[in-house]
Amino acid sequence: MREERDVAQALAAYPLRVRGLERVSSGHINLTFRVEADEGPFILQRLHPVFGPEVHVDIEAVTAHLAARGLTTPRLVRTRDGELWTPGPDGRPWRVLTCIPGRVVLAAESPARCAAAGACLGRVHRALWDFEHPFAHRRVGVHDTLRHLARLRAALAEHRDHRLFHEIEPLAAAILAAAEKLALPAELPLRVVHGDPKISNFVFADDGSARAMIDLDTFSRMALPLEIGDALRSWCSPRGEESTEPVDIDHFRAAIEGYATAVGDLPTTLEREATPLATALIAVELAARFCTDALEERYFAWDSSRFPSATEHNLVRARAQLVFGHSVLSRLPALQEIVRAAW
Ligand code: GN1
Ligand code: MG
Repeated sequence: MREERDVAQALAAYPLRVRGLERVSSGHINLTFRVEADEGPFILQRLHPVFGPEVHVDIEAVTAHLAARGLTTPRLVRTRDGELWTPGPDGRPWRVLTCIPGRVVLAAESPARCAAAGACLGRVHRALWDFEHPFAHRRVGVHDTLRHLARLRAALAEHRDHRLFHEIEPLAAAILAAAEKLALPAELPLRVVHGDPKISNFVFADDGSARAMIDLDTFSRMALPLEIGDALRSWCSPRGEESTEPVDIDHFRAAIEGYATAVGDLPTTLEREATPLATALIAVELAARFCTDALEERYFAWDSSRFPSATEHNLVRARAQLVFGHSVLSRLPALQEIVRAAW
């Protein structure tokens, strides 16, 4: 198989004695394997084209900074030639990272889980607050909500003949309507953030503490409430991002308390107070992204053992995110109060 050949070729670039290989399918974007080698466990990944190879310069700088501050983090493993990545036969980058031992979960099933993740996210933000590295890789417009909405409108116009258009169209209309109420203050400062703090991007130890954040391609400077909102939209769904459920208030409280304790007084009042609205914004924006992919069927990985096509899977995800976003909007005053109390 071509994929097997590519994996073997990528691994050959590294000074590792490989004993075993296992596909990891929890992420939606990069092709990922766990590698057992005499030297220890590692993660091998083929980078998705949404990222450029220069992202490895950023990963190296961020992880060196985190490690120097005493935080646990995956590190890039150098190739035999001392490079941070190696090109596959088609030119696409492959890279190897150290594997942090522990457990990855697909849903934050308890408030304690949220408190642990919150503490870890707060430590990462604190450690990077003074990080001055100019990022080599930029994903322009990651959380440019208007751009995501425009893409959804364009996909609607382009795929009118999609076999499930009659189901997708009303959902898209509801997403576009919900997005109208969602503008953050324009003057939020930019901070160094992870960029994708969903619960499956943390590794947990046996005692329940979160050891590290993983999935390091998205570090960037952006408005802090977008980052915390992205975390909360994931962590406050106890059955995971694909299940249709409202925001779990106990999860929200535990997450914010864990985060506030670890990050301390670095975030401004404006940043703290924008967090509940940003949680709704990110959920609706993600609903738009999933809904666009329900029409285009080309971006997010999907599970063929549970769904007949990418469309059905992305429809479930889009609906779940929209319901979640609505539930946050309907509870904004209570969530604001939790944020005020936590700091
Ligand atoms: C993707 O790569 P992964 O599965 O950790 C996506 C995020 C979404 C997330 C939703 C580069 O993250 O933006 O929030 O799915 N990553 C990219 O689960 O698009
Ligand atoms: Mg991931």
